[in-house]
Amino acid sequence: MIKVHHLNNSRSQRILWLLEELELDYEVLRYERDGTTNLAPPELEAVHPLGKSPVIEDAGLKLHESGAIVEYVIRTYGEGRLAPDIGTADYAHYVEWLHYAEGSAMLPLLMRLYSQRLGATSDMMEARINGETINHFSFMNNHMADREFFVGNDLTGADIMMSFPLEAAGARGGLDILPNLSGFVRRIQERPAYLRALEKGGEYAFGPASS
Ligand SMILES: N[C@@H](CCC(=O)N[C@@H](CS)C(=O)NCC(=O)O)C(=O)O
Repeated sequence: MIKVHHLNNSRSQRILWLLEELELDYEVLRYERDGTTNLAPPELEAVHPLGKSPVIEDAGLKLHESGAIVEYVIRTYGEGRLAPDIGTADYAHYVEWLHYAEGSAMLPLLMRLYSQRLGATSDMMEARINGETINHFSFMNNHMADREFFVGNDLTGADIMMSFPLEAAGARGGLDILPNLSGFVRRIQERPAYLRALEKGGEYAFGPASS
């Protein structure tokens, strides 16, 4: 059975959602962020040297990095679900969004988070963070005009990967003037599998307002 090392209020929530969408059996091992630093507890370092979540264990394999985990789970257990057919243009775009979530969309959010937390910033840095935020979020919002999912006409792993940067931005009011992105987040948060995953994962600060 797949084991998920899951940290509260974190990217690993989307792994639980993925496993629920595929209706797989899995075990959740929960870890709690430090109340002061918001960092992961040292126990996660015993799981993986980076001390971060998500990490999964399956069939003798230990895997970190959420995009790699999503790709592995869908390839191993998807049976054709949650990914376009390999070799199609949609498959290429699926891989593109799968990587974009962590490789690009998270960057302006993390730059903003660290500049606010550390309080050490400059006008030039602020201008860069604002510029990159507008650049990426207007790009994503335009992409989602008249579409329900990031790729094709069905939910894929790309949507699951994209959920975290969008939920993290939305929780800070960052989607208020981006109706295509806020609509996407609202729709995914209504899915039965998403709601089951919330119950399994516990505290998730970026979920629907009522959770
Ligand atoms: N790109 C990695 C990022 C992993 C990551 O930074 N996880 C955060 C949770 S959202 C974490 O464990 N933070 C706790 C810490 O850094 O102490 C992924 O997608 O898996």
